[in-house]
Amino acid sequence: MPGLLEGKTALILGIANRWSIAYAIGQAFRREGAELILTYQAERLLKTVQELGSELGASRILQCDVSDDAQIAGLVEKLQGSALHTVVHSIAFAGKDELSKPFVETSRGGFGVALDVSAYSLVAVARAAAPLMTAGGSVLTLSYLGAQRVVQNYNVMGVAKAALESSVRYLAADLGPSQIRVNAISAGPIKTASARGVKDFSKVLEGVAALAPLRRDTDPAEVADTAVFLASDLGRGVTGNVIYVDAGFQIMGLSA
Ligand code: 0WD
Repeated sequence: MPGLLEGKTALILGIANRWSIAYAIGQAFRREGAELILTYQAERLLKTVQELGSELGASRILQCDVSDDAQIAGLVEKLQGSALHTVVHSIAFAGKDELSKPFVETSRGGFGVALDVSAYSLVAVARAAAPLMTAGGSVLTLSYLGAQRVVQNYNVMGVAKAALESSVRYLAADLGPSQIRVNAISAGPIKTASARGVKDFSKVLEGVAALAPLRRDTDPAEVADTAVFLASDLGRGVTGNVIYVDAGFQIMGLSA
């Protein structure tokens, strides 16, 4: 049986190491037959991303720090001539000090950086990649429940994720006529390098597993399989949505 992404080319931004959600998405995309183009943020990640890229059979590995418009333009320049079908944006950043103090203490600079890297970058990347998506396609980003509810210690990143989810809707409206769909997956907490920046993260994992309807935490592979659905023709009618892949945690209210 042909893979669900056979004949499709995917650009994946946000692999930092083998625990990255973007790496799990790369594995699932590869399993389904996609050609993969990976990016890395900075020189310090190059060796790791090269190793992971060769495991995934990636066709190209290119640098792109999404806080730099020139690097986004340079990435697209290097991709001229290749048709893209899917873009995965799996990127977020907030200063550790901004996450560890009460939200009310958020600095102007820290607020700006978190929103720039974690939300505006989706707009910049989608705009730059759209002309390469000549047959339409799918743009996907990763969000978290902290966009919608107050999650302790998530702070400015919650506000950035709210902006990201809203950007998904506005981008879906703008790019829909070009048959480009834009969606987010709101993943349950997963132990990754980024998650370690959130204070008491292991307590969050325990709490979610105890309360979620499926009584367990989220496996990156199930986030990746939902990404396959959204990137494939099976997801052709879905745009502007935030799909929760969180063992059902977001439906729960108070527990007894
Ligand atoms: O519990 C979790 N881990 C969840 C993560 C639950 C729900 C959502 N998410 C989101 C994150 O907020 C993020 O948007 O998933 C996305 C991927 O996060 P991840 O896989 O948990 O974390 P990680 O492996 O650290 O990947 C994020 C990467 C960065 O890694 P490091 O550890 O080096 O900060 O985002 C990249 C970077 O590689 N990144 C950038 N890439 C390009 N330009 C930039 C940048 N300016 N800043 C960060």
